This record gives sequence, structure tokens and C-alpha cells, in this order.
Amino acid sequence: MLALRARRITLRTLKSTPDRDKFWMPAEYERHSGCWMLWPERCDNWRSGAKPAQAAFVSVATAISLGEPVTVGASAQQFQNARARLGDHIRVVEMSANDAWVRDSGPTFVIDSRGRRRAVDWMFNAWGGHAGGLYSPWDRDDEVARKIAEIESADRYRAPFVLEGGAIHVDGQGTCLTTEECLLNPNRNPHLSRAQIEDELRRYLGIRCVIWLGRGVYLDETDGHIDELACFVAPGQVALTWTADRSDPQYEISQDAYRRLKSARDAHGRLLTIHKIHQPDPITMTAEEAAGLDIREGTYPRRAGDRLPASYINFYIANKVLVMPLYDRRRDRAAARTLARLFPTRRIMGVRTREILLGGGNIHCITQQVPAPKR
Ligand code: KQY
Repeated sequence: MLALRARRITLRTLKSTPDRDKFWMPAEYERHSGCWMLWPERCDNWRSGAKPAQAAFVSVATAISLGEPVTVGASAQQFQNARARLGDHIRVVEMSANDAWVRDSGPTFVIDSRGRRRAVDWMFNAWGGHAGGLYSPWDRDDEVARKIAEIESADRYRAPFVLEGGAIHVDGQGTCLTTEECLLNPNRNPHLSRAQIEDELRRYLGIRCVIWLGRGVYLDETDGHIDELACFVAPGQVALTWTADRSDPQYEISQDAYRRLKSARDAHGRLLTIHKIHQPDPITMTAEEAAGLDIREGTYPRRAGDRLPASYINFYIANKVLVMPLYDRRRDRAAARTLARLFPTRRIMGVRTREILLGGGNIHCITQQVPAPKR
């Protein structure tokens, strides 16, 4: 008799933790299977009907697609528009969300040494819920990680605490980098102490060591995400946003981060090498840009003259390319040179991302890697 073996398609919500199951989050510079993005459309965050932002998202997706497959989730209303504007080699799937920050609403993937990949689905509260969050409701964003896990056929851990992917960076070898401003903010997990948060990071990222920096980039509306301030560029090596201008409020923030990094040791007991990347000259929102936004109660107000949290650290490391934000020629060139030195096997691709920055984030915030399973 013909023996038929059913292929398992049931996706599980696991009761254990990645750490207990011997899964860990690999570093972004390790190999990827692909990258996820979401299509921007909300007119209270993206000016002029989100058209300029959509053009910038297309440029980012196109640049990343030179190195790895890209999938973009778009709402039912925007599906045709996104499909028409993105190249045919970019997969577009219908997915509702409250906004387009998949770094934060999407899953963090973890892998194990047996070639498996799973998703961690963090609780999401729009960067602070009703105590300083950026919009309400955020229920659709909170479902994004689960939807992506389903499409990627990944079993899922639902973490019992609030975290955004932009609030953590890992070296893939047991170390996590984060900020006190964000993770200790009472608008995320007021019931957890610093030690308990470290424990949760250990359990859900499979890490052993947490390096705490203080405040994030000046006026970063996420309460200081690490992904604007600093990131691992290799095990034992960190890139840090920098300014030489003592009168800039960012000066003390970067100095403090530098001091902490200098005195830290990673999970392997290594001292860190720090690569400073000078920030662009301060960028503010113009009156015309502010006027292009819909005004909606309960949404973070964006006003003419507001300084934007511009940093070169918010780049995305794809398989063969690194996609970095471009702001002003002089600083862009220096940042690109440093990144080319740090990532000699990748092509450095610059994208003008002012329109993404106007929404409060940048390239790293709108992307989420799907790591390749270990062979
Ligand atoms: O830093 C990030 N990962 C996200 C920025 C989100 C800004 C929301 N307006």
C-alpha cells in the first residue's frame, strides 16, 4: 500500500523560549534568506498622501533586492499601487498594519544549529502606548509579526513583554546592545526591573550579555532606539553615531555611549573596537513638509522646525549590499567611506531618505531581515 506522509503545515505558538530550545538571534551581518518591508500610507505620518515616502521605500527595496529577495506587505487599498511601483522581482503581499515600521512591528527571527528558524513575536504598543506612544490604535501592527511568521512558515514564540526590534542589536555571539532610555522606560514594561529585562532578553534572544548605553539619538521619538545610535558591524566591533560639535545636545549623548562601550566587555570577554561615524549636520522639518501632513488627534505631532533624528547608523546590511541613508554630501561621503572599510565584501548603496526621516525613522526601521537557517 502506498504510504503517504503528510507534510506538517501546522504552525505552532510555542510555550517554551528560544533560549531553552537552543535558538538564538543571529547578527544582521550573517546570511539572510530575505527582507521584509511594509508599504507606507498613513497621511498623518507621511506627507502629501505618502507619495514621496512611497518613492523612497521603492528605492530602498530596489537597492536591497540587489542582494536578497524582498517582500513588501501592503494594505488592500494600496496593494495595486505598491504592486505597480515596485519591481516585478519584489514580492508584494496584502497585509494590513497601522504603519510601516516592520523593524518594530515585525518578528525577530531566531535560528538553531539544526537548520531551523523560528519567530519571536514581541508585544507592540506603538513606542509607549497611552504614555507617550506615537499613535493609537496599534492592534494591526501587533499582528504583523504573527502574519509574517505564518508566511515564512515559522513556529512562533509570543514574548510576554513589550519590545521593538529597533531597540536591540546583537552580535550573534551572545551579546546584545541596547539603551536604558528605551528599555527602562516605564511606558514599555513598568512591571519589570532592569535585571528582569536582562533575563527576558537572555531568554528570547539566546544571548548571555547585555551592554547598556544611556540615551539614544537626540529627539528620537522612539525613546532612544539603539538602531539610530550604535550597532555591531562585526563581533567585537561597534559603529557609533558621533558629533564633534560640543554645543550639539548629541555631543554628550555620544560621549557617554563611547565611554560605556570602551569599558564594556562582550559575551566572550572581548573589549570592543568603536568606529565613530559623524552625524549629518542637523536636519529640521520645513514648513512645507509639515503642511503636507494630515492632522489627527492622538498621533505624534510633527511641526515645522522640529529637528529630526538623523544618523548614518540606521543602515541595513543585506547579503551583498549595505543600504545607507544619504543626507548631505560632505558627511555622506565620510560615512560611506567608513562603511566601505567596515564592510569590504558589500557594495555600499546610498539612498536619499529624507522622506523616511520625516516619518521619524530610517532604512533600518523599515526593514526586517529573515536570517538564513544554519546549514
Ligand atoms: O527606530 C526605529 N526602529 C523605528 C522608528 C519608528 C518611528 C515611528 N514614527
